[in-house]
Amino acid sequence: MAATKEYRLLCLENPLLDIQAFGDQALLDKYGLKANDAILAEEKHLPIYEDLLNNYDAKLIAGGAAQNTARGAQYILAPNSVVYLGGAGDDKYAAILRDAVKQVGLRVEYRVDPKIPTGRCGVVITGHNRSMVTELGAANHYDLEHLKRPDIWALVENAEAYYVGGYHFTVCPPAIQELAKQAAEKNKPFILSLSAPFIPQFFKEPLDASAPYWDYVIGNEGEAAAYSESHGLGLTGVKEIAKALANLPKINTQRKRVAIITQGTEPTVVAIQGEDEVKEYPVHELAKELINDTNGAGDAFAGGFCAGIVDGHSLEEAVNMGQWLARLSIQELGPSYPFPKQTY
Ligand code: 26A
Repeated sequence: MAATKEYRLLCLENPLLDIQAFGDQALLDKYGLKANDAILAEEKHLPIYEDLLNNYDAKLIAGGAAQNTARGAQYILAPNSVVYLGGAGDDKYAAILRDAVKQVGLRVEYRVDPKIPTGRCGVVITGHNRSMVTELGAANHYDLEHLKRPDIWALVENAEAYYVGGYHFTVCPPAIQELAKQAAEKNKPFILSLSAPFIPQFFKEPLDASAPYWDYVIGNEGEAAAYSESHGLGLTGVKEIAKALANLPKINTQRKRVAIITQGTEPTVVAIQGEDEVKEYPVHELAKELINDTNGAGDAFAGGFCAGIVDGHSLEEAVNMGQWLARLSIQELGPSYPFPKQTY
């Protein structure tokens, strides 16, 4: 497919700087964290950022789940293919994010808040688990006004596909709905990530309001289970939950909904609306010793997948592209991609 048009994929969520370190059980216990989780920081968590920097040799790495996905998609696609929206501050952390996105050629249009610091995410790696504690900061102040600014809205209208990270349900659901409606009206794909178990658990109402617009819904096994539980589906099997997601009511009937559930090293499950068979795609193998950390693996999968969809590849190929990029990302420190660039 000719990739002549610019900024075909538009992504929205929360730009964050990751403060990432290898930790231990004692550190998790100190802050009452689960080994594998993503939460919003409460008062008691706030000292963890300094703790990580001072005592655990933490690294500062560009993060924010959908920003990682956007970087990943741009990593694969032709130059100037992806634009990302979210709220950031006007500070050192924002400068690090801008440098990181420049490296892959991702365009970002932040709603810059001059008074509030850029959001940060403490990431504690223990083995193949990662525990994330987020203080959203300026990311929490993204608003409809920014999305509707004429120059930004022109990017929305120009885009051919939308990717929204579910973490944004904690910030500005009306902006998500605007993109969702735009997608349905113009028959463009709307791709949503469930992002974390706490989204279906505690942000059920805005999540459900967006559900009829999902053309693709991406999650992992933990998020699928949380969805099933919070929606009283009574389903525990990943395949059954994927099927239920695929068959939720849908507004744009010109596209069948696809639900994609990743499960770490286990096969990726894909259910298509109205189809009986749920498919499974094995992940790309990687020797254990080559894994650096799995932070951002799901985001990378979504990045490769979105690149495939935007470039008009088959569903199977798009899943394969997601698995290819996830395999590359887990060999890097944090949610990053290798340079010199590898080509799919
Ligand atoms: C609202 N929350 C909790 C979040 C996040 C988040 N990105 C957006 N909003 N909590 C963690 N992350 C990001 O997830 C990536 C790994 O998948 C981290 O910044 C990390 O880069």
